Amino acid sequence: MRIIDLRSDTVTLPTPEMHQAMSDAPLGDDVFGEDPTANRLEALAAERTGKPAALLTPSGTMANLAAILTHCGRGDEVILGDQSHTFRYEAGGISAFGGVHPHTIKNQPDGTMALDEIAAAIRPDDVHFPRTRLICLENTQNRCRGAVLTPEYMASVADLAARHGLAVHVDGARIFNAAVALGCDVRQLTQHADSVAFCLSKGLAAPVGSLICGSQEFIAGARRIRKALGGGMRQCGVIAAAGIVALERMVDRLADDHVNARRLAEGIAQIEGLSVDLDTVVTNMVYFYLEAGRLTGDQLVRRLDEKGVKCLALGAVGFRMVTHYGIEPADIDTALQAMRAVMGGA
Ligand code: TLP
Repeated sequence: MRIIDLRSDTVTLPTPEMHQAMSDAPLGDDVFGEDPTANRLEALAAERTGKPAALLTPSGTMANLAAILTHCGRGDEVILGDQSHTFRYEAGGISAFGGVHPHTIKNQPDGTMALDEIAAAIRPDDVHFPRTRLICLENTQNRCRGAVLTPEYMASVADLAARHGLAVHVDGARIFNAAVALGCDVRQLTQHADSVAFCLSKGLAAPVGSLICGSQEFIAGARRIRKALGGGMRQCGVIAAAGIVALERMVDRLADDHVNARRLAEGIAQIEGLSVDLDTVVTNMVYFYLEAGRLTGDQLVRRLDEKGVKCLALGAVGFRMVTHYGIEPADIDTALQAMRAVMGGA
C-alpha cells in the first residue's frame, strides 16, 4: 500500500538530484571555515534573502535558538506570539539555555500580533522589568493554519521595533511558501527583519538543515553560539549540497503544494462531519475539525492510518494535513476517498 503521509512537510525525502549532489560535494572542515559546499550554500542563502551573511544550522530549532541568543542576553525579553513555534515547540530552549524571558502576545487568526499589543508589551526602562530586546515573527505562521504575513505588516512591525531600538527576528521556516503565496520575491519579506531563519528540510525537501541570515557581525555572533550549542558540523557540505539543490530547484514548485492543499481542503469541506475554513487555506497547510458525536479524534487518525493516510491530531478534534514534494493530485484524491470512507460517507 502506498502511504500518503500528510503529517508534515518535514517527511519529504531528498530528490535524486540531491542524492547525486551529496555524493559529489567537495568537502572540508566547516569549523575551520573550509567546507566549500557549506560556504557556497551560505553565500546562496545570503543572496536569496538579501542579507550580507548566512549560517547553516542542523535544524530550525537551533536556527531560532542561536539567532535569539545572539540578539538577547540573560534576563532580556523577547516578544513573540502565543502560537509561535519558538514558544510552543522548541522545548523552552531560549529560557533554558539563554535565560531569555518570553513575553507572549496573542496571535490573531491571520497570524499577526496586533501592533498596539506589541507596543504595550515593550517595557519601559525600570529596574522591575526585564529589558525588551527583540520581536519575533513567524512567516508562514504554522499554528495559524499556515497564514502568510504580508510585507506591509512586517514593515509596520519593523518600524515599531526601530522606534524602540529593538531587533526583529523572523522564524521563516516556511518563508518561501509565504513568498510563493504572495507572488513576491522573498526579499520583500526578509528586508523587514534583522535576522531570518529558514528551513531546507520542510517543503524544500532537503534532508537536514536550516539557515540563519543577517549582517556579517550578527552571523559571526551566531556562529559562536552555534559552536557552543554543539552545532559545528565539520564536513557538513554533505548536507549543504542538498540544500543548494533545494534553493535552486525546489522553491517554485511550492506553488503545486498550495494548489494541492486547496484541492484537499475543498474535498474535506464536502465531507459530512468534518469542517474546514477554506479562506484560511493559503499555503500548504490544511487544518480541519471533527464534529462532536461521530468518531473520536484518535479513531479518525487510526482509521485513516489503516488506509495508508497519515495526518496529525492537534488536540481532540483538530487535525493538520500538510502537502509537500512527493504528494501528487492523485494522492489528494486517494486521501479524500479514505476520509469519506472513514466518516461513513463512501
Ligand atoms: N515544525 C514541525 C513541528 O515541530 C511542529 C512541523 O511539523 O510543522 N519553526 C516552525 C514554524 C516550524 O514549523 C518548525 C517545525 C520549526 C521552526 C523547527 O524546525 P526543526 O524541526 O528543523 O527544528
